[in-house]
Amino acid sequence: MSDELYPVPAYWADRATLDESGYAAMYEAARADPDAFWLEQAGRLDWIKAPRKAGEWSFDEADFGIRWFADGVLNVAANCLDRHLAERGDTTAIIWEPDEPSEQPRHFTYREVHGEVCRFANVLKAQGVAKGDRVTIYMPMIPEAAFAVLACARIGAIHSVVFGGFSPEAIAGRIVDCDSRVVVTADEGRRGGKRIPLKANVDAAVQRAPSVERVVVVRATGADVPMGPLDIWYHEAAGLVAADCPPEPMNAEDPLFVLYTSGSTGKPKGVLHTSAGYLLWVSLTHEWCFDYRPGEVFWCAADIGWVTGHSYILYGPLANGATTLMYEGLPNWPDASRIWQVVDRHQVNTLFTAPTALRALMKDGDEPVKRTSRASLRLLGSVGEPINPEAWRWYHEVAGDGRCPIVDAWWQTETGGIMISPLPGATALKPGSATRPLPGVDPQLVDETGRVLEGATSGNLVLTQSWPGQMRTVWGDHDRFFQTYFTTYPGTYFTGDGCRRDEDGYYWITGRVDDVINVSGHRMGTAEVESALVLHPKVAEAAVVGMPHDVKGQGIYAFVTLNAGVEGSEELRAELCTHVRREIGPIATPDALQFAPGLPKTRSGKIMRRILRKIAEGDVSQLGDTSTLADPAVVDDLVAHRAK
Ligand code: 6R9
Repeated sequence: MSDELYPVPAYWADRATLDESGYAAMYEAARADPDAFWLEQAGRLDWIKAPRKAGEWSFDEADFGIRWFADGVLNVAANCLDRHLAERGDTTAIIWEPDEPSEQPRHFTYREVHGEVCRFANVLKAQGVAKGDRVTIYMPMIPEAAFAVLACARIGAIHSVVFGGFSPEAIAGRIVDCDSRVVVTADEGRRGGKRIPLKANVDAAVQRAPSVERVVVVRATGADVPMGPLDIWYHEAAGLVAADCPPEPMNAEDPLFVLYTSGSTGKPKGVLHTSAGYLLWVSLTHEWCFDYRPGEVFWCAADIGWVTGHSYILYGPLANGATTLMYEGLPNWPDASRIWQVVDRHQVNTLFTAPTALRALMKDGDEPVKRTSRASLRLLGSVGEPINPEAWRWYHEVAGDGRCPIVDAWWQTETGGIMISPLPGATALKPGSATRPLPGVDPQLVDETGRVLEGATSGNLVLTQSWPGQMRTVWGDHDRFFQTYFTTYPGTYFTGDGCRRDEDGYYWITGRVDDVINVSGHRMGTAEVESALVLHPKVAEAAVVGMPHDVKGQGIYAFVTLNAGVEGSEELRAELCTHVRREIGPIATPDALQFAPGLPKTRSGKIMRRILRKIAEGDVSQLGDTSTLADPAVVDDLVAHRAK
């Protein structure tokens, strides 16, 4: 790992809101008197009834619970839209860049977004959607996706956005889990010149999700899609409703959204975020980490199907009155220059993307970057997975011409917003390090037994203090919430990440230490892929581990034991990969699949994943202690037939 230091550039030292001493003072203020600190910060939101209480929480089993600003009342959509109208009604809120570069982008002012959201909210209301109801949103990256999300927030419905790359099976599971009555989708999506049959996928999902009473279909591509008895066209319904829709007063702790994410056990968890604390956290972190100024263009190149899109395409920037760019397509389509052409076309000042995208772009060399200007860029961000120093330097030198600091932001779906990150005007950077905790964040490193490790060391990353943006529960399973995050190291929130802290107190996230793998910055539970594989009639057993992948960060390596009498073949390998795609979605497709006559197990029948990981990594010289295996011979066979 690299320890070279990149000091704060002069331009940033001059202009930044928070410099080194500002950061230190704020960190100390949050530590010394959290109640006073958070109540003061909460003043940046527009409250219907201002809170008098800040955090009320305990991570201990006996009095476990997390609440923030619990006596406050507000509406999240009104905070993102209505309160900006007087001063910034005619400022662009959303710039939309289409997949197809020859098409015109679209601009929506705050007033226009407000109008669109009110109308969308009234369409949902006309379908009987009320405060507390769940609405599943399965949409391409088009402006209506943003309108639908904010419309839910406006009427107090709980949105559950499902990434447009998920399969009908995965959508159905998510609809059923939170019991959505209404689904919002589009005829088709577009990405990298390809069409995605969203409506057809919803049709298939709804067959397995009896709670659904209505599917609202936005016309995006104009494809001819069959409309059934549950379906209505959005544009037709929108013509029938009023333009005005007052925001619903919401308690600070009323749910805002559910977002499903993979964990170390089979079924994805519905991570629940509530209204005020989440909004405050994304608004504050958007300001601290990106130092946004009026007139600038902020581009978070994520999909709204992931938490990064929720927090830094929509809620954070809009709460701060920013101009946020929403891009329908892929960074490298039609060619490797596209992402930089979009930067130039819209004079983007801050770009926030994932290391996997950078590694894919790096493969095409510097020329596609260098033929664009990028002079508008002043800050670059990285999120989703550890950034290798090589990609960091390329981002800094080639994309940013050595001029732009890199904000390597560590956080999780569960944390709502950024937790450990440089501040551009305060933090000297080290390539590959997320640097230091934000105010209110108290990280600790612990060993396997939970002993707290001091100084420069490595361990498992836990957080000892609650923060306003913390998830509140797993939808429908509060006990699972407690069990998953608060029992491994009692009294603390366990992140699932391993981490190193250096002599300067900088944090270096080393990756997941649980059975979650990070594929192209997206979380995938190994158990999820295993469950999909064993659904196939020819599969007896499966074990899935991560393997190094030069673009995706980690790839998926599956060991599959077939039923007795079934022979492994290339056709069956392809069939199993297609099967996983169908069950979960393209992101879960195994990168390598090895037929395994047996899996290495302990005498008590536990699969020894440590050994499988080594084989997947190709590091078979050091398999460690195999003496506890029930049948050591299976390992030799696996090593001999490693998948390429
Ligand atoms: C925001 C998001 C969370 C997991 C997290 C960690 C990894 C995210 C990172 C990072 C190193 C960073 N991760 N940001 N690792 N450096 N800057 O990605 O949420 O999809 O829930 O994933 O991603 O392993 O635990 P989510």
